[in-house]
Amino acid sequence: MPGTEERIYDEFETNLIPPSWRDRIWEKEDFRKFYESTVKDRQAMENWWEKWADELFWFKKWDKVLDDSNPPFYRWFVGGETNLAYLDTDWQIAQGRKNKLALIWEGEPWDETSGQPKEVKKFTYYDLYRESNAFAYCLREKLKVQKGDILTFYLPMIPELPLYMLAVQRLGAKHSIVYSGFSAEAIAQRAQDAGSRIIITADGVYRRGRILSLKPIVDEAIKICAQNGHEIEKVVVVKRTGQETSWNEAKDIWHHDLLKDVPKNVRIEAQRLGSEDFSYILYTSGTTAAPKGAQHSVGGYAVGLYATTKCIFDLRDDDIYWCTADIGWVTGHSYIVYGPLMVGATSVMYEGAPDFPGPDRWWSIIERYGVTVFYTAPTAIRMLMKFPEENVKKYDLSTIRIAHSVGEPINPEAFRWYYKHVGREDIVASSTWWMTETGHMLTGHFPGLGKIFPLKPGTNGYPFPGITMKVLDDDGNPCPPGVRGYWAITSPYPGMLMTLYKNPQRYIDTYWSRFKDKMYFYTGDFAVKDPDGYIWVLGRADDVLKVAGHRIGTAEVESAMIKHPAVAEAACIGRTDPVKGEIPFVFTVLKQGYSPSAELGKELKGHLRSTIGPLVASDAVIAFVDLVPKTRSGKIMRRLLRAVIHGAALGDVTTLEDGVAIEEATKAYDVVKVALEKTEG
Ligand code: 6R9
Repeated sequence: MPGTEERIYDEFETNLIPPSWRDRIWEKEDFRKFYESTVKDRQAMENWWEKWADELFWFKKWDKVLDDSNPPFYRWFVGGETNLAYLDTDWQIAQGRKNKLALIWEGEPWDETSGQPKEVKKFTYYDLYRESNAFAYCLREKLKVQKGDILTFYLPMIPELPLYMLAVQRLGAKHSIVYSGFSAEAIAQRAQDAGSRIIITADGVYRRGRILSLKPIVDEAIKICAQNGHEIEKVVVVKRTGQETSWNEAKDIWHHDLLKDVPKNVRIEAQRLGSEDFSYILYTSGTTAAPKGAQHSVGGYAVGLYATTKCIFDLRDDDIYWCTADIGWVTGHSYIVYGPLMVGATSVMYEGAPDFPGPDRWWSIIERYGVTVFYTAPTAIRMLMKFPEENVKKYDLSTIRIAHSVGEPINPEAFRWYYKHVGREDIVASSTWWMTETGHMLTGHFPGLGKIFPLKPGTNGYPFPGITMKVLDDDGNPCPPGVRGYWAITSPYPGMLMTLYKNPQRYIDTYWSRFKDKMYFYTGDFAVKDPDGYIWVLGRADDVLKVAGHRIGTAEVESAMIKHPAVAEAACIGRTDPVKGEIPFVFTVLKQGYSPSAELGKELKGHLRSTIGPLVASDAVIAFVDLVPKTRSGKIMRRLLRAVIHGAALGDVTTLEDGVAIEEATKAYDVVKVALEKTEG
């Protein structure tokens, strides 16, 4: 509830000041003044972003920094022309980085004899440039990809993924990447919404020493598309594992065959794209079952990414940077591919699981390449901190100077572990808050701020200069420090999504209509500001879960569940989990004629796996109940269900939902509790 006294920060009063920050630039008042100067009015804010834009390459400069004549459809750097692929490769080469390492890729398979990874591939900026040109040539000449086409990618963490991204950008086409842990149905839904006629995938992927198939999932997706009248014309398949693969001569083409007979040194001129054209769409979860296609711009997105990558990661030419995310999520789009390349960094990209062949794989990667700047998720930290400290201690992590996290709140314990074991208690570390919709980080600590704003374990730090964010009550008025409220962005910023693909009305309804009469962007999160001005994002205020940092809507899980013939009703809520943060807990009412059993439970998990994907299915708990508690108007009482699984006192029930008879709620509570005890047992 907004307005609830939260004060969660009281127990973390210890302020950490990393020694290496002590000689940095800012004085407290100077920084405050500086921050204020970037947000004090629209002009000041525009000036701040324009300074960053000035550092980037443009085929044509913008006429106007911000067009705010039609809110919330803000347009940045209007009239300007640039291209993400050009910024990431051509421009880097022009600045003298031709032979600089851009990407170090490490495959998962491990050679026990040598104690080394079996495959490592290194790409200079020139390599990325040459190869993405060849990819672009083949897409254009052989598959007739044109400016504006949207291609769907269903690819694991292999170098072909960033190369295809760059190729698509070069052509002025767009990508919609579907995370490789999603199901056929999820691919179909997205490919159809995006109107893609081409899917790029791989035969399979290495994961924790096993080979998982991807191509059959795409085959299935194509069938679903066909049933809905949408034709996927071509499937490009990268041979990653070499496993037996189903093949349809009419549609399928191997990536290595597509790349045959490419003219030597082929060059495809990067399309001059309007700043306010779009670069990609990325589907993300919300409170309804239909995923939303967040549509990102070209120019504004580039500027926001460039500024945040430079400041928050402080990337310099001698850094080795590693972001452990999957490119299928926004973090990978922005901070494995487009951002780091735009600032000319050397990036590590790792294919597999953090704990393969052992729980020290990540730490060995940091040592192997001398990683200096590291970006990961709290869930991974929590998973790895369960193992004996020796796993970390035996590696030299002394190169690390910055280590941030993202994806969900970081609990102080995980922060302390990260700070101590990965950071030797002398790094800049923070929990950078942002979302698919914002395109880039909006909060975080960065070098130079430590002296004046000491770290506090668990905080999200300060909004980035030029960004105005507030903690608001129901009416859109600021909450006083220490009081929980809705986290909102109250002014436009360059990387913000332009709209939801083909659905501008949903864009307005979902994000811009929460606060009456006020044009504020509602993030869907709860947050609290402490008296020092630090932000603490507490988690989602809506029906969206973060499972191991991955975003999924409870409505998506429920609508998948009720597609099964045995299921009458399903209510999904998030259950706190010590490692994953949250896991989906699905209260399930069966249709008459079906009775709960372990087999049926298994079958339903299998069903979730094929309808939503292994990501959710593997962690989901299914609890059979006779009824799910509802209000008189038929709304599922999620808060009651939450109270039940978190063992809250029955007394809480009275305050849970207005207009519900206590007896009704109590009865439902008992039914659910009994069923739950059986499930748990
Ligand atoms: C980048 C990303 C967005 C949601 C967001 C919030 C949660 C992300 C966070 C965080 C607390 C952080 N979130 N970073 N919560 N502290 N540092 O994760 O995008 O997948 O769209 O999720 O993730 O709840 O609203 P996305």
